[in-house]
Amino acid sequence: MAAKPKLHYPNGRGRMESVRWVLAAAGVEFDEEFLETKEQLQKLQDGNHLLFQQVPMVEIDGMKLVQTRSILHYIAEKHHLFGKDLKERTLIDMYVEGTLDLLELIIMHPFLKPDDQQKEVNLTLIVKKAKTRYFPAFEKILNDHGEDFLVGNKFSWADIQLLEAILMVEELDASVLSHFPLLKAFKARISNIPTIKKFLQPGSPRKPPADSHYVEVVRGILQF
Ligand code: IBG
Repeated sequence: MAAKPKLHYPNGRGRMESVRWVLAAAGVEFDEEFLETKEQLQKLQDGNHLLFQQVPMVEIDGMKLVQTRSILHYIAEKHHLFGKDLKERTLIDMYVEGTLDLLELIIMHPFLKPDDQQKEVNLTLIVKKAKTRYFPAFEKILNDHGEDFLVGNKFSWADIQLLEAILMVEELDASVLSHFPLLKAFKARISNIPTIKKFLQPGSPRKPPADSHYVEVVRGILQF
């Protein structure tokens, strides 16, 4: 039996959370080595385990993969979550890039300096962008083709990323889907897929929103 993938990252969401989501949705169990100190990161860097001296890094199938998107691509392709032809893969790619742009704003938010006047503004802006840019686009896609999944009438990586984004934005504004009935139904449907249902339950490897302790740990590791 192949070894479980091993994820190297701090014990929080950051850029690794989407990797956890896609592995979990594919029904793949994984191990995690949590980075807690700058010395641990330094050790990985000194040992030439990180191509660009950065995490996320995932040990999988005899490789040490870095670059979040490349890691996600590999897992999605391997587990048949990446469409049946070039057109489907390009749509999935586009939809994923859109959701990753939105997720990036949320991921960066806790790392703004506490005295940053922009902090509240940014939070409001994130929700506004979700409501006016990203969610209308996905609502329209679902409305136009009338299917259950975003691409090819089949569960894909795009569905996983969109659910991750919806749940993260809902943590900022619980009523954010009130004007998006199809996204509401989509959320219920995708959340009910057995592997995802399991990932959404307490005790799964899913990480909570960043708290002040996590922010402090990451600042200590990355020295910023
Ligand atoms: N393009 C790379 C990817 O997508 O994987 C970027 C990776 C990256 O920025 N890694 C950071 C790192 O290893 C950690 S994630 N830095 C060490 C270095 O020496 O460059 C940092 C991050 C967090 C939360 I945590 C939000 C945004 C970024």
